Amino acid sequence: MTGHASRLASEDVDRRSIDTIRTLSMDAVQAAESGHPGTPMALAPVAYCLWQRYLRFDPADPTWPDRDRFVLSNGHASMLLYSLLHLARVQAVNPKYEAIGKPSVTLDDIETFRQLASHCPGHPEYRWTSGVETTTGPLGQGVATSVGMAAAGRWLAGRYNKPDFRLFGYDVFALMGDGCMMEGISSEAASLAGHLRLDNLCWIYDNNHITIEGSTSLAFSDDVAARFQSYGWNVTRIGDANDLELLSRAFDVFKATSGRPTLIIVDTHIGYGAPHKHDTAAAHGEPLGEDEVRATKRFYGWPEDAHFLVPEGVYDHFEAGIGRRGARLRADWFALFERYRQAHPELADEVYRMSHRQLPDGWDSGLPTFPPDPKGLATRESSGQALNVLARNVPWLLGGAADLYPSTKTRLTFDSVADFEAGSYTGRNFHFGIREHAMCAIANGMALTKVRPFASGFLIFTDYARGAMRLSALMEIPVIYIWTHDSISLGEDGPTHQPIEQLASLRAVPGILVVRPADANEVIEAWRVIMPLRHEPAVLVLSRQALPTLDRSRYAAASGLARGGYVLADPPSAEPDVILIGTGSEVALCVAAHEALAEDGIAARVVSMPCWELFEKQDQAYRDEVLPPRIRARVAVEEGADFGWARYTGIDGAVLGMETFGASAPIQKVQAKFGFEPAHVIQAARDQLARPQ
Ligand SMILES: Cc1ncc(C[n+]2csc(CCOP(=O)(O)OP(=O)(O)O)c2C)c(N)n1
Ligand SMILES: [Mg+2]
Repeated sequence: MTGHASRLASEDVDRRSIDTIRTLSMDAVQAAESGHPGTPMALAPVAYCLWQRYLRFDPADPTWPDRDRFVLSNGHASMLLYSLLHLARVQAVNPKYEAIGKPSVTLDDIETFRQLASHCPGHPEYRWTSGVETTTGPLGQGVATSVGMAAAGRWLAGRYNKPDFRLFGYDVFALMGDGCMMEGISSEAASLAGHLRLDNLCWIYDNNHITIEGSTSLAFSDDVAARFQSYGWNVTRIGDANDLELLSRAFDVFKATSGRPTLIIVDTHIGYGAPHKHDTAAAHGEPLGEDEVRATKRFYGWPEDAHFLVPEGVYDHFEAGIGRRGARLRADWFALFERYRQAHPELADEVYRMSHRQLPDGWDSGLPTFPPDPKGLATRESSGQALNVLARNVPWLLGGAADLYPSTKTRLTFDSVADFEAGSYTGRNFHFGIREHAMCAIANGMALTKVRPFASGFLIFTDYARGAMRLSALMEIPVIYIWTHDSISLGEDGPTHQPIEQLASLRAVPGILVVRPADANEVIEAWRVIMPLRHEPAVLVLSRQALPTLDRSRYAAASGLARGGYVLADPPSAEPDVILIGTGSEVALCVAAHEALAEDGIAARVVSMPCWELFEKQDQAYRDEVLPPRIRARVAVEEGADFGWARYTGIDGAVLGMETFGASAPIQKVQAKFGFEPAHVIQAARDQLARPQ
């Protein structure tokens, strides 16, 4: 073949591959009678260029640690990703990250897009479809998560790369649309990424001027380039999304840029090639329609009646591009890792354990036990102590706060632990700035990279972070959330800072462990439960104020926390007549009431219930032992919304909770105003006993 002819042939196969992505996407949405065809059609060349020419990704092993990450932040364009996963023949892995000899996405999955059991759900779901690096769909989450992946990449390089061993050097690419660009979380995340100078991060902005309601001019007039330049990003622009050479040049610019993340603004046409829907919002979120599909295929020069067609040569072409390059890079990496294992056995062991979500031996050694102390200490204090012990033992436990570590006590203070800073990435103390939502998405990105992140702030501000926290649960990744100032008892800061409904709403999220320990020793036990988690995020809910350290020789051991709820105190001889259930700071209140009731001859049991989710996992026999069904006189006490407590008190039981917002006043006044005093608990117990059982 002459040079000219071979260039034409290669252009031909590029074009055929791109149009395969487009037509698979159109056909899948049409068959499902729902979905988003227009954006995959427009972005096909962009994603194709990146995957085929640049991405360091081995389809045969989609989890090798130093792979480049690709995030589809505009998750509604999921068919774009599924088409790529299919055409590149990405292999499926099981939860142990082992290849199971099946493709991640089959043609059958694509034909059953959005149907039950298809590996092509409506939006990309981590864990369900191998090769999907993070769940996306809630706009802005993907790009924010990508910042965590990039930060973790820099940290991994900082700790594990040694002379002659560049173990970590991956890049992170995220595709985003106008929606991601408008969401606040992307501004938070971009601002931090620019500050941290994460030059391994590249966002690609699908600048199509279209969202659901129509033109972006309805609601958006940012100068995006200026905005990102002000964040400290390198910004480049591509006027034609179909020009692979221009795209390549932009990726080369990204690769050559140091000290700044890169934003590539790509001007695109949603529904590219569809005669009536090109550049219209109608191409966004509904099937094109059979006629339009045919007309579009005609425009592409595609057989009009073919469905789900993968023309000859397309699989081979991907194999020869991303496939061969990825296989070589992966093989090189594992060879390097073998040599690294010889040269740096301890660090290699860390990398292995971390990437398999295992803990080092002795991870819990040195955790303190706290002696009884009526004055006690705040659970945020004891947690800070535990965190520092654990972080010494687990080198990849890292994180920080949204500008609140002096309050949340989450700073790592031992040895020479440094800050994670621009240009100095070995530190383990992160400063997320006042950006709760991005902080939690970044923590997700870190967890997806297999380091163990913690993120902290005030419990009230989970309202600012919930979108990302929900995704930790949906993705089943073990992010550790540390939320302090957990109730009205934070006092003078008043109702703007006093959480009410936050506990109940976090408990309502499937798959998050919400743990509100009663004293310092329960805090330690909480950490013992949390650290080995591999597939669940956990929320530690901690007090600002000192809580008495209970005398465990008198009351049951704090290790009962592992079962979620346990009998802390029982009447000396008699069977209990009434059960007092408390969490966190209200457990001591229940204990005080229990003692006072005992003096009056009333047999009360105290149940400490730090974690509903763990309690629900216990068998019925245990739960009945703790909350015997025959004892109907029950009082639950918690300085939060009473929502949900009837599950444990029954409809006739009493719930001493919050039905209003709190108030700004010193702690005792606030507690008195809302009835969180022994006398009120005692009266509630008496009322329970007085009612007909
Ligand atoms: C947080 C969030 N809010 C709203 C939506 C609903 N939604 C899905 S796509 C979309 C429009 C997105 O526009 P754009 O990102 O420009 O996508 P395009 O149509 O250009 O692909 C909206 C509002 C969502 N998925 N996530
Ligand atoms: Mg758009």
